[in-house]
Amino acid sequence: MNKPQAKLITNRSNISYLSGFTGSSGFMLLTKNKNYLFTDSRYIERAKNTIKKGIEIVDVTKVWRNPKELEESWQKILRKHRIKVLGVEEDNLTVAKFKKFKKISKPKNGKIKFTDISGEIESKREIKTGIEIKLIQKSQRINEKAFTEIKKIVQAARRNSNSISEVDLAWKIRELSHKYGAEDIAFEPIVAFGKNSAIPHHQPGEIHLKKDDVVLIDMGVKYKGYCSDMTRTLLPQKPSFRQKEIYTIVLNAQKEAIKKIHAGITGKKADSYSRAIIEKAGYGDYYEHAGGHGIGLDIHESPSLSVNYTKKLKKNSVITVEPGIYIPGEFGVRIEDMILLTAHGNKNLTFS
Ligand SMILES: [Mn+2]
Repeated sequence: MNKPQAKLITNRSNISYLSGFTGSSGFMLLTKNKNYLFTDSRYIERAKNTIKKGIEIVDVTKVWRNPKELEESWQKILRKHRIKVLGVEEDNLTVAKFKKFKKISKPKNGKIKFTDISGEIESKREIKTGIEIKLIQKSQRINEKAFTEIKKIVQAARRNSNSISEVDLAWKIRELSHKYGAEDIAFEPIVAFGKNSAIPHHQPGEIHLKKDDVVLIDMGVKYKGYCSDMTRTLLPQKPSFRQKEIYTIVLNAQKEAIKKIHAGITGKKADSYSRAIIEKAGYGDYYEHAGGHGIGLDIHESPSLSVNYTKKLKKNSVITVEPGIYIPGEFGVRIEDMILLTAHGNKNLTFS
């Protein structure tokens, strides 16, 4: 395969990572000695204020009046950098947009070849800089502040049966995240009462909390673009034997996994530690999701902790560790922390 002389970046998180630009419309072209950001008048000011040094902004505002505008500026740059092979993010670029790029990439002197560069920037994003780690930590501090209050609300609601619904609590999470300085939530909070907690990604509904319900809360916020992610399962004040038993297995599995995970092992291996404990306890069939994932600008990003992920985990990656057991019709338990991988171990970024 021909090596690309340039890369077309269309994935928004990758654009934000490479340039600092967070607008919702635009794309980047990376060449050997110069990087470009194409955007229009809605975002030009933002681009000028936020973009990293050295990136050239190409204003394509007039393209709606003059459809040839983009073609002209695009071809000029292709010629200037003698681009014959262009890398594209096949896992992100829509077929419709690809057709457009194909069309405008046909200069008079020959065609351009395309090659897939999916995952290349994502792979770089796995290794966090010191600044990124600080932002993720701050994101998680906000998340925990909100969670501390959520926990109190749950405790009060248990004393006062039927006083709060899953949807009410999910909205509280949004409010508190905003109150403590998050720019947004990182994903729709998962709030599950009672038997709903047996659905790993339950969508909050109108069901109200009862005194003896298990409460599963999976929440995360965004701070300066960076996500946090944490799951806690709150047992009733007087848990049943079974609730306590399952909770203890999951907590033990999660703690043992965190003791062993470090850079250099595969995602498959990292996933296996907690899975082995849950299987040995006889609940392997009740734990069917991946054991964790990378986190950063996206809530789910590379790497993955799962049986199919045979690539090695990297130093300075931030990942989640989140085993669970879900007994249909009864209840479920998941416990999730975020950890930073270091050379010989890891540092837990979750304090709550
Ligand atoms: Mn997660």
